[in-house]
Amino acid sequence: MYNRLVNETEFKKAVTRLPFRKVAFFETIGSTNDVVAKWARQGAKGLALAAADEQTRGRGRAGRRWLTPRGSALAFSVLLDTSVSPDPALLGRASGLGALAVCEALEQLYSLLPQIKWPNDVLLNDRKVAGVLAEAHWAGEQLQVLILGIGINVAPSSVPPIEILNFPASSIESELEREIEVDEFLRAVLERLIDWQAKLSSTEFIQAWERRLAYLGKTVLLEIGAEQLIEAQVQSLAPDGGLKLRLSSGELRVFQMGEIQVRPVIDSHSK
Ligand code: BT5
Repeated sequence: MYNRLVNETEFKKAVTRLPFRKVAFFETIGSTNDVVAKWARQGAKGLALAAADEQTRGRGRAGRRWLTPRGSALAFSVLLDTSVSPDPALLGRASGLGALAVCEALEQLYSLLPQIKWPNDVLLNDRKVAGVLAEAHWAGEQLQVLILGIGINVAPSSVPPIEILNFPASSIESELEREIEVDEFLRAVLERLIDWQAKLSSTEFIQAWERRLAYLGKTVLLEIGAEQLIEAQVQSLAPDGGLKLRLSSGELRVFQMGEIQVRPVIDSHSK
């Protein structure tokens, strides 16, 4: 036996009366995104939710791995309702939806000051505590299925060994220096996510995301492709969820999710 962070009873409590058409909880699973993708192939419509205590094949963006060791983290995937917004920018916007929901739950319940490293990593004190994987299935030009997978490090034991990290990581409980009620936190995240999904096309949504954008107005390093590193200044969030940057040539450019990785410039004087 081991201590699960969330068990089926707590999970059910967390989702009571939330508007999901289908929910499932797994003690252990490959990836919750795969569960929801399978439901979608079988005809399920959003909103639907799959959560797990442990993932054995959790994934990040661009084929990277995401670790969800048992008894320490939250891992869940939401099948969004693609009928709510005919906006072609839905995909770019949806990528920020998960991160914004996690931030607001952290603010609301624990008065923390999280930030979003564009497009969708949640940082506490400059360390990553949550990651979001947005996956879309298309039929021609038509967006059919949109899945948001969210992984949140809750207990200190969820943080992977430093050798496998591409960015400094932490957990909510390490930053808060106390334990949290996981079912209450999960519910708060889901409530915020459901609220914002209905307002995904609004200017208010972009403003709420931009307010939490890490490095706003600051110079960052951009990784373009495998190795090109350039400096640029973060200007704002574009209406389609892209990141607007001023390059050192003075040119203003909007980058879309997947085109760049944003890295802070390490100030050698502050060390
Ligand atoms: C992400 O990718 O941050 C998206 C993570 C999404 C995970 C959720 S869990 C539920 C659902 N089911 C899935 O299979 N996935 C979703 P990315 O920005 O590419 O970051 C991946 C990188 O983060 C890895 O290459 C590692 O360096 C690092 N990493 C892996 N596990 C981590 C963890 N638990 N905490 C912090 N960093 C981690």
